[in-house]
Amino acid sequence: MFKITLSKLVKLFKTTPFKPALVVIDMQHDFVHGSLAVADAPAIIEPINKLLELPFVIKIGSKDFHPPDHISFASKHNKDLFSKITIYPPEDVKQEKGLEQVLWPDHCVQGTLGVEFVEGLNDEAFHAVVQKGLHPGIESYSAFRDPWHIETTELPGLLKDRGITHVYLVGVAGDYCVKSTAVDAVEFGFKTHVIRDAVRSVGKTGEEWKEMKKKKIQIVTSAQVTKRLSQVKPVRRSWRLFRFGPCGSQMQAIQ
Ligand code: VGL
Ligand code: ZN
Repeated sequence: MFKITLSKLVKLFKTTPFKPALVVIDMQHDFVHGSLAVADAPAIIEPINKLLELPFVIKIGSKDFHPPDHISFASKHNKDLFSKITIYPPEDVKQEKGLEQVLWPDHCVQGTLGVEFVEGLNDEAFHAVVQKGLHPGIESYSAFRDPWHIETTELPGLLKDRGITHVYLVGVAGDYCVKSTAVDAVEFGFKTHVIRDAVRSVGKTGEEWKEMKKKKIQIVTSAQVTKRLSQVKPVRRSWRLFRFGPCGSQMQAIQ
């Protein structure tokens, strides 16, 4: 006779849903081999490719996607590389919302090699690509939105539409775009993890890891994530109403 105990029943309903997404941050030519190459970034291409083989519900790549005169470029201001200025959002005529901005070498300019995903990265595994930093006057380290929250990218919608619960982040730079994206992922309500061995940073202090831990971001390893993903029970096909299409931007009904 089919029997289910009360404790089993409670457990069944209590299991927290696990719908993980992998977001690969800015693994582009300029950040790996080009004008703003992050030290040792080539070393994370293979670990990221391995993670892209795992059964995440959605795999997304972000791209820094700047116009040639972007506000974050030192060349635009005739200032020294890596010096700092204060920038304001375009509508802030009273200059009340200033933020400190590092001035970078020109990088990830639309239409150049630098903006492309780095050679060797299995970018065909991405279901969607999210671009950021398109507005000439607005910097956007986070793949979710700009720092003044004027606009969001498609990322929050892509994750919410698929019922994502857990976000896993890898890529560059740990102390800029990965950190800002992780902070926003928490604010958007996702259980947020950064996979430490698949991230490289511009700075050498390691301060970003302490900051992220303080903000409820879990720092994990590829090995831990691989183990967790291998325990995910595949959803029974007959129970699944939808699956992702080949380019992921649209859902397709299963026949
Ligand atoms: C980034 C500096 C400038 C990043 C983007 O991807 O971390 N860093 N733009
Ligand atoms: Zn940039």
